[in-house]
Amino acid sequence: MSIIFKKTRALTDLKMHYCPGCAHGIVHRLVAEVLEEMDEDKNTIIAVPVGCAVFANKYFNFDSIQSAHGRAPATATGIKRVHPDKLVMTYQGDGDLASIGTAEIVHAAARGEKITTIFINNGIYGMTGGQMAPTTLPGMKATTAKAGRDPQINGNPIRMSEMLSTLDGPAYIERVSVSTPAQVTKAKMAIRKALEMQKAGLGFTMVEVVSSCPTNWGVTPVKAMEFIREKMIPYYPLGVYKDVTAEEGK
Ligand SMILES: Cc1ncc(C[n+]2csc(CCOP(=O)(O)OP(=O)(O)O)c2C)c(N)n1
Ligand code: SF4
Repeated sequence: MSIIFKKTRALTDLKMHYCPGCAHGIVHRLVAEVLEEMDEDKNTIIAVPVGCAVFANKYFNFDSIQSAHGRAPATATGIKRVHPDKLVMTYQGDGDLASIGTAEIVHAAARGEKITTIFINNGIYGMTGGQMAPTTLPGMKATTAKAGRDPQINGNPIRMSEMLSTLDGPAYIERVSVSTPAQVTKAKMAIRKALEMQKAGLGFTMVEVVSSCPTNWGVTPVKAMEFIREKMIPYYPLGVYKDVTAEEGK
């Protein structure tokens, strides 16, 4: 029998610890497949976060470095400046990137650091048990917003892709999702584009992935994917927010 699909070499054989229906595993596979297809997996260093993806360094079969919560863009900045020929990435949740690490991501993007950030927006703090994140939707329940997020009390969610795309440093920012097979395909294309643009030295690149946390959302994996489509994406529209190559072509 001929083999039509096999696991990418850029992932290890370890069984992932993620909950059923969690998008982290899907995104890990996409990152790994893209790096293998570019033949860059042995030339990549990824700064992994604190959060549910804290063990990503065990799953990615290439070089990685653990960063303190929110500080992956600073870590990646140092690595890229010392190793400009490497592909350097960060992988960050929304608590990590949009809360404790707001300063690091804003300034890395503003400086136009030639790194690629994969931003997992699942609307909640997953690892620590479901506290409200900067991305938690209005009305969405969290352990720290039992009646649902009230913007009058808790403030409004932050749309990071839109905010960062106002800066001059980013070369490419796209928001994708993985709640349907078509979205998964588009997400992979976006990750590939971001890494190609890093390779071309064009500036900061980020792919935001609207993701799931069925465990802390308190829903089944199937309902979590529906929630992404029905609630998350209307608030966080998918699309390209910045692409300097498209702007050049105008
Ligand atoms: C400096 C610091 N502050 C707080 C924490 C506690 N902490 C660990 S993970 C986490 C939130 C994780 O949420 P997110 O970044 O959205 O990732 P997810 O688990 O949802 O993938 C927090 C607050 C920590 N480890 N270090
Ligand atoms: S708690 Fe949420 S983000 Fe963490 S592994 Fe489970 S589903 Fe994924």
